[in-house]
Amino acid sequence: MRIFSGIQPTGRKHLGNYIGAISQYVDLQEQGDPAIYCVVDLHAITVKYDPAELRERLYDTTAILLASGLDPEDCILFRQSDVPEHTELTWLLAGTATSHGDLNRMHQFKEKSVKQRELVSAGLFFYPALMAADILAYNADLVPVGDDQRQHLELARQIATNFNNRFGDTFTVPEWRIPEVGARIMDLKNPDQKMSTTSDNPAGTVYVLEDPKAIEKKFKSATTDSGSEVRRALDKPGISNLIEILSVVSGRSMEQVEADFEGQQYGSFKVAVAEAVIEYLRPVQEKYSELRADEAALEAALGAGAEKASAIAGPIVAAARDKMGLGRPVA
Ligand code: AQP
Repeated sequence: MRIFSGIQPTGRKHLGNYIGAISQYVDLQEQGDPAIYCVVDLHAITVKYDPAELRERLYDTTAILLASGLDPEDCILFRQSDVPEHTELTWLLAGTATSHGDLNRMHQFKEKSVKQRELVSAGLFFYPALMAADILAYNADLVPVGDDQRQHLELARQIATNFNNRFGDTFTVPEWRIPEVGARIMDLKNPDQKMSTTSDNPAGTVYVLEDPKAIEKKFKSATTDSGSEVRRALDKPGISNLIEILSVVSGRSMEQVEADFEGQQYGSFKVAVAEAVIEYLRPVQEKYSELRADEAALEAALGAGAEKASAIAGPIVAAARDKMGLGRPVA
């Protein structure tokens, strides 16, 4: 089973990214044939960014992935812009298998485009086509992602199907893997919205590398409701989110968490969630600094990963090009 997923080089990454995506990457790396993980810097340029900062954040993200347990011996870890097949295949798919109407329906584009103060780039609109190319260039069977990527994955499946119908069987139609618990970690301050890098209120987002005292403060001030029972309910999004977080980080079921905190106040429950999250993130935080300090080693790991990734993507994209009647015919 070939596994592929991508993560943006937004530096510190948050608890939602960690639970929804990174922990899945680590769990799956030995099952992949191979597991391929890509730091998607080409996606990051679709909103305003600073070039020097982008490189720094890419190293931060790579070091977080390695500190979380990704092992370049067990998986392929690389930088998207090192493998030109991603950009080439985006155009091949955009030109022949991607409908403008489908791109127009994407929630993420609608949400992100209204937040842009200057240019709303065509690249932001094309983001899902690039994501489809990322996945299809490796003929991935399985894509581990958080719930917010469901719509983009559906479109990637549609694009693969459209291409195959028009040019003959070329791409694997990928399945997604969205965790049952922790697929959509919500913002601590505004639990009706997902925890996000670009949230308006920094108090709602917990970062993987955040100082334990700051993590504790954020959980203590998390928005809850006027009730007092630690149990899930539609009208209790804040408490439901905290129950889900504690379930994942402590390895207990959500029912067990509710039973363990029956009769307890919200205040003591929030402190317990904070402590469990701090312990959950501690091993990553301890390993991160040493890995981040050695940029040459990070570059070497990414370079070796890119060579392995190119070796897989090259023939797949060449076959697509050939079926489309482009370039010199493949013998
Ligand atoms: N809140 C979340 N809960 C669970 N999973 C999540 N993911 C993102 N947010 C949550 C999953 O993390 C992976 C990487 O996402 P990304 O590369 O888009 O990372 P990002 O840009 O740093 O994260 P955000 O917060 O998603 O970005 P913005 O603020 O731009 O909206 C994906 O698998 C995603 O599903």
